[in-house]
Amino acid sequence: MSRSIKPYLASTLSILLAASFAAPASAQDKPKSYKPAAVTATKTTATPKLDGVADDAAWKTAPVYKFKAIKGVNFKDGKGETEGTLQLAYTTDSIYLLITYADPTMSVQRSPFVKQADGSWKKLSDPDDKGGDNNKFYEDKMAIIWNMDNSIFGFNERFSCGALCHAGEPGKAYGNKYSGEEGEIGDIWHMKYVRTGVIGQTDDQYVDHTQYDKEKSPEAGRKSDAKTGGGYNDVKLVDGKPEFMSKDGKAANKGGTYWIREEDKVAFDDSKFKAGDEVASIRVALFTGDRGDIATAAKWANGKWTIEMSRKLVTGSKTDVNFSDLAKTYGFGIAFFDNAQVRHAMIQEPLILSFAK
Ligand SMILES: [Ca+2]
Ligand SMILES: [Ca+2]
Ligand SMILES: [Ca+2]
Repeated sequence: MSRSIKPYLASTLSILLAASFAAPASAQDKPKSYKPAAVTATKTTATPKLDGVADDAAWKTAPVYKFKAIKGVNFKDGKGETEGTLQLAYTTDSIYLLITYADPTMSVQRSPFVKQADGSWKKLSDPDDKGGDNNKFYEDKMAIIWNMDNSIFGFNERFSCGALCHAGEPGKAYGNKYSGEEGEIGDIWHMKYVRTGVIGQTDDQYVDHTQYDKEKSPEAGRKSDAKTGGGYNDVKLVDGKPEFMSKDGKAANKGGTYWIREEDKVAFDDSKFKAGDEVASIRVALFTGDRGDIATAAKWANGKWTIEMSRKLVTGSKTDVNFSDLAKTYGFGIAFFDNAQVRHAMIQEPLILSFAK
């Protein structure tokens, strides 16, 4: 039951423009309308240090936007909600973001292999996961979608990322993501802590109008920028044992890590592990090329994530938002995942970035 939101939007545009608007109760999968919120990037010559610590001079002067994000899972008391702050700064060639938000848990136990009592190895999985919906043994993530060239209909004006969300469709636990028409493209900055955050990067992806197809496009509109190398890869079970381990030989639940840096991977030595030991099921390395444009430092402490990001204002890539005209505004939205594969909390209102002179 794939569906474009465009006809619906077009037919109701005049109503939307005339009055504040709430989606009819009968249309549960139609996005809801929210009032856009202005955020401002401050100009700085003091480049923030990307270390996950918000003590930089730029963050002392950049305006603070306080947000609430809702409708996810996990987070405090299992309510699927979080609150935080957003700040932006820019230099002559780069943009910087500081995002802080509450998360009671630093979640890194992403589907490890566990040694069983009989000596075999088994991947730890969420028993309630019916496909792409792990909410128990995952990682913390944060994702931004930029509405490239204001191409996504209704994004900036009232729907934010909701313009791309197709809840209730078959194939996905939490809905498919794609835009209404060819040419409507969003730039996704997807910070996956275990897979990209720990090595200082955000996964640079994008979303277009591709609808869900079980065979041809199981990810619907979600796609990744081109890469020239690097990235993350699953560790396979070979002859019933993980193919690699980290060279320190430590179990992840005994002082090791739930990821293996590519340069640290060595052949697996089963004799180092006892029943109950967990080892990483993912190898990680920095993306190079278009997919590796976003430098990141993410740090969790005392129930809060602090994430600093930077990217060139202009990359020239067709799958990146390019801040080439600082007199223009740029619409975006942000989502937060607490130990969840897809069920994210989100800021409801469209965020509209302008660059202070
Ligand atoms: Ca810093
Ligand atoms: Ca968490
Ligand atoms: Ca890119």
